[in-house]
Amino acid sequence: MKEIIVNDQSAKKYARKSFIAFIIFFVMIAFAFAGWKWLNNQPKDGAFGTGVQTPLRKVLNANEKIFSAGFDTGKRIKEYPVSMAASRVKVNGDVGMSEDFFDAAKWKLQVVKSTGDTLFISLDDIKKLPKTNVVFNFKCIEGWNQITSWSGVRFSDFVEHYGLSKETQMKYVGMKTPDEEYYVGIDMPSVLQHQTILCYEMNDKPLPMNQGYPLRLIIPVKYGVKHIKRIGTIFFDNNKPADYWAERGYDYYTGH
Ligand SMILES: Nc1nc2c(c(=O)[nH]1)N[C@H]1C(S)=C(S)[C@@H](COP(=O)(O)O)O[C@H]1N2
Ligand SMILES: [Mo]
Repeated sequence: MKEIIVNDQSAKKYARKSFIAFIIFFVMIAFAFAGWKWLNNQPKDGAFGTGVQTPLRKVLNANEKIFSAGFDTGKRIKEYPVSMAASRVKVNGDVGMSEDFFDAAKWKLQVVKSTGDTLFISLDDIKKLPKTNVVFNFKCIEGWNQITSWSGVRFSDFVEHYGLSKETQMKYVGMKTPDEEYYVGIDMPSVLQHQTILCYEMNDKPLPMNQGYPLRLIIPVKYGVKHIKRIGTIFFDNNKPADYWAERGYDYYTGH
């Protein structure tokens, strides 16, 4: 008889505990749902309803501050022997690569100076500058990576040769294709990093058309999205230049 009473009490206790647990569970679900609804109702930052919700963008921006504050221009990305470089290099992304606005014979790199003047620089002139080779693990945010070999002039050598020291005191570099369909904005320390090159060769041969002929950016501290193919114009700005993939919800900084 005694035992039954004890059992009865513990059963009551158990029922009360599970009732409380159920209430807590329900309240948590309600909060999670409210939070999710709130986040979804936040304005998005991209054009045409694309992009990420502003609170998420704030987190991305905070990440960026942490990354760029700790960014050391002396930082080097691992390099590999050229024998490890792939001979068949993946082709990815063809935005801004149409031939309509591009005439290989007439192409010149346009560099907009802070005075507003524009330099028109031929591929031959770029090839006269010191040549650098970089073999590194090229990473795309879609999840693939490949060890590849690229040659060209260091961006830092290029700006020095063309006397762009005033321009490089600005915070960002913008680059766009001749048809202005693809464009990137990059923080200055990353562009001036020693492995960043204005590239005109892949595996010691001129860039293939679909890989950015005549000139592309190779910037090992960044993911593939920033390695703009077929550069038409380079400019400098203290505000973030427009960036094709950032407008579509990706992180602006995309360093690794
Ligand atoms: N003009 C232009 N450059 C571009 C792209 C693009 O669509 N258009 N895609 C980028 C992306 S997402 C990647 S991963 C690399 C791929 O370079 P690859 O085609 O030489 O492999 O180019 C980058 N540069
Ligand atoms: Mo990519």
